[in-house]
Amino acid sequence: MNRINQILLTALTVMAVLFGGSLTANAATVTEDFNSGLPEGWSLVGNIFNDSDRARSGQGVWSSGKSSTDNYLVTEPIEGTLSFYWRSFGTSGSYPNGMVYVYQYDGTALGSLIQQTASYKGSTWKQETINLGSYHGQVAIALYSACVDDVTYAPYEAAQEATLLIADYPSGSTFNFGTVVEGTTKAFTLKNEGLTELSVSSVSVTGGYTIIEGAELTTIAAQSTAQLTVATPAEDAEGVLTIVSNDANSPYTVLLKSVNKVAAPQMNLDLTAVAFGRVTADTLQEVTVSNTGDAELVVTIASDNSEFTVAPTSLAVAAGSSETFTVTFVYDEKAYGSHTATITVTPNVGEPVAIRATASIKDPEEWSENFEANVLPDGWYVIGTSAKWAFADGVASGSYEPDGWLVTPRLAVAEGESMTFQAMSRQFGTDLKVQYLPENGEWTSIISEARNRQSDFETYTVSGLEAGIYRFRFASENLDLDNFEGFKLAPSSGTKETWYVSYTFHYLDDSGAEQSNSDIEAMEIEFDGDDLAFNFPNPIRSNTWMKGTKSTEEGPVSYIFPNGQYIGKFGTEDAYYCGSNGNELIDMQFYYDEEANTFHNFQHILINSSPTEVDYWGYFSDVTITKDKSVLAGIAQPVGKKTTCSNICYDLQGRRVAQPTKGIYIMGGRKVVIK
Ligand SMILES: [Ca+2]
Ligand SMILES: [Ca+2]
Repeated sequence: MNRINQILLTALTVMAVLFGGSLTANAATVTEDFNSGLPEGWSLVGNIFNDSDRARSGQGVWSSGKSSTDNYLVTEPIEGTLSFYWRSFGTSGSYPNGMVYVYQYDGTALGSLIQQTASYKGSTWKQETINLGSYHGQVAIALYSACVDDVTYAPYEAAQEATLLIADYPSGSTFNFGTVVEGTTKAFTLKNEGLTELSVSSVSVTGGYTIIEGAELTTIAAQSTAQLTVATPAEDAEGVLTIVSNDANSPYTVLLKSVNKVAAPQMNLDLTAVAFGRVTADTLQEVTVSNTGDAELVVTIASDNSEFTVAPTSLAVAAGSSETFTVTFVYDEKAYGSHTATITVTPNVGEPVAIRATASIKDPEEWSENFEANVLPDGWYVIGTSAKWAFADGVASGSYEPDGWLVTPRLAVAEGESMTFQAMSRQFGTDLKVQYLPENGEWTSIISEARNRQSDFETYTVSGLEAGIYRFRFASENLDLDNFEGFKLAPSSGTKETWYVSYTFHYLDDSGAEQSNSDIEAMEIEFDGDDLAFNFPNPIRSNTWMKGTKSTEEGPVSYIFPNGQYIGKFGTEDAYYCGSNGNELIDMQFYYDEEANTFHNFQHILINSSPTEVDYWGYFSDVTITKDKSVLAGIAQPVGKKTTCSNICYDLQGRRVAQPTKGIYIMGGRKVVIK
């Protein structure tokens, strides 16, 4: 259809309107082929270009290779049905699929999306047909890596006479407010779609509704809008909004319906418990009170314990909004132990809500360990020949073969007391094992559970133990431990005495040759039940205690000093006491000769750079520790002559031997060499 026919048709349509015919629905259509560029009344936004190569028909087609919806063609006002042909902008693999979107357009910006095409890539032109429904006006055809040609539509021509329309609510339709509180409003946009002024003679509403905006409306200019706002009454209602005007179809009516709801506040709290945990200063926590109701909420807030204060003590919260109050725990370092309070929040409507607040202040004598020194802490030890515990980054990290235990100091547990610690598994499919050892008792499992890899520490609580003295030990494959808190360090019941040690120390000189020297020194020794500790001399650091426990094995009395006891730094490296049989690291074993009140170690004690592998700076051999210095001369060296085991005889592993062959044995608490 050419432009002249179109104008003729429009004229006929206008005449039809003037003579009381219908509006321009189903008016004749036009098809724009873009062969002469952009049609009159159309415009372009963004990066859209006329493209001859891709044209479906004739010379012109509109294309956009941009992957966005910022590029669009804007039509003249249209109505009824819109159809067009389209294809993707590019057809090779590197191009995205094309799509076309059609939006309402209000003259300046995109409005609602009316329809979008499928996503498609190819050179075949596809036809898209869109029913615009009640919408009339300009539309935007947005190209997403697409081309469009041969657009067919019906131009929309405004009626000459004043015509009232409320978008979405044609005359005779119903607006239902639903269940709402009194005074709920609805704004209607009245538009005069005609080309002459609309003259309004009355705006009214029945059913108890009130017009709070637009009641005084007298005119709406051609093609302009006005606002009309209606509010609900205090009861269930039905009413009719009526606008009388010079529109030929006046009056314009909209039926209103609403069910009244009594306004009430609704209190919600974001917390029902405030757990301050362990505090070391005044500590506060904010609590949010929100009002999801539709009337003002007024709350009062009260604490039943003056150690926990609240501020403010009352709050007014508007409907739909929220306010906060704070709960503060007032720190008093002398008030150690647990503290609790009930914070009661009482609304003006509805039930009070109780918030449980808890805090605790550390008992100054409470035991804690956070590994911040990055060494095996005092009083702790590691047992198990394959134990691998490292201390770095403020945590204790274990990796083990099944018997690698990290053991706490002796802890005093009072009835009802608990201890917490944090653990984090670094590996899937491992077991966390925790055991406790009551004094004069046996190791007993308290936690043994399968674990998967964790991204954060988990807090465990040890509680429910009978009062007493305990050690605890921990093992797992690839486990981090930290932040032990609770119980108290058991007072040492040990007694310290000064004894004497004789030894031979072996080391390499500057030329790499092994040198040794023998010596006798005074040495502190501590007995504490089955525990035994030596303040063993070493060339690196004084006052380094080596700790062990009485062996429960049958045979001669011996004490096992776990391998890998930390000494301190030697240069930049860590140094450990390790036992060795010459090839591998083993626990250090001291045999006790009751008669002579003397301890013997028949292996080697290494000053080693690793708790797990032989790598030493030097080692001790022939270590004898005795109370009576005078006996040292006689036993410091092996008895270098053929001897038979006339009495009970043991090998160096403590096994009883009936018929010893060549080698070194223990007899009567002394080392003998049998040649
Ligand atoms: Ca064309
Ligand atoms: Ca730590």
